[in-house]
Amino acid sequence: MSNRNIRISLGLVAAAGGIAGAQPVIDGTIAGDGYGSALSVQKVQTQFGDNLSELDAAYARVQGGMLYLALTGNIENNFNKIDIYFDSVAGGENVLSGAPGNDNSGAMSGLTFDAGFEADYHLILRRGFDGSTNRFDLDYSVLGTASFSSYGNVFGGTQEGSGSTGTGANAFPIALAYDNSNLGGVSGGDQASDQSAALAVETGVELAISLADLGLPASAIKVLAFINNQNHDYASNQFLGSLEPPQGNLGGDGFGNFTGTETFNLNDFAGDQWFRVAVPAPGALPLLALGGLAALRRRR
Ligand SMILES: [Ca+2]
Ligand SMILES: [Ca+2]
Ligand SMILES: [Ca+2]
Repeated sequence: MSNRNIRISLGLVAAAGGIAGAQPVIDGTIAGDGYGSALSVQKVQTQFGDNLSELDAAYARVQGGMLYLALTGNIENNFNKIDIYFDSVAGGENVLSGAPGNDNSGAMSGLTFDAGFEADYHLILRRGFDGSTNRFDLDYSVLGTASFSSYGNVFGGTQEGSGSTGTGANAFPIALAYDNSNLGGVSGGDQASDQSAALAVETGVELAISLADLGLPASAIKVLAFINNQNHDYASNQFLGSLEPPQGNLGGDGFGNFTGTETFNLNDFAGDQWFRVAVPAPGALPLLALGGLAALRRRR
């Protein structure tokens, strides 16, 4: 293949990627969004409630200055939490300081991530009926600072649907959706999951957050998501990147013992409890596409 033909091929590939790469629709399903392969798949049955609290798989894409993230599965309507940590810039917390401590997240002070994972930003998702309103809430925080914003009732009086936060600690609104319809995925227990069943789930939580609110990551974002209890002091066994089976709930101390705080150390558990989302170089695809067009023009 000549250099010119290589350039044309690259350009066509890039152009095709641009046409096929419309941004995901934040609606609580990965169907039709072109996320591609799962970045992490659940390896362990859920010990926190089958079809109530389970994380089946993670999908993500960075496009147009946004991180699109989908976690398929379910979150129970009792204000259990999905804790999502982002290691997106240099530095950060390998051991949680407990700050800012919004939504009682200070109970996780002392939680230790895998070596090399230094978290910078934290999202908390939860839903339930508070006695008067059905709601789905989202918290955003900058770890190790006093900076956070809590957004209650993002969907406007429902526990499923879609909506968007305001701005505050985050400079741009965070789009959020949840679809609770999953009845498949992993089953209940603490043994090895059916990974093909986990991969078959298309619904769950989906969100879009500006890269500016993740510190403008340059090349990659490491993400950890796990399901926690109402007080952030008794973790489930549903982590992405996954724990290894057999594995029960981590509880407060990592071994299922309630301690009132979460002090487990993910280095004590095999594998990486995080997954990697690539961040394309800014303008890389448009430049390739332009190069391809120029090559085509020369050819004519
Ligand atoms: Ca979607
Ligand atoms: Ca970091
Ligand atoms: Ca580990």
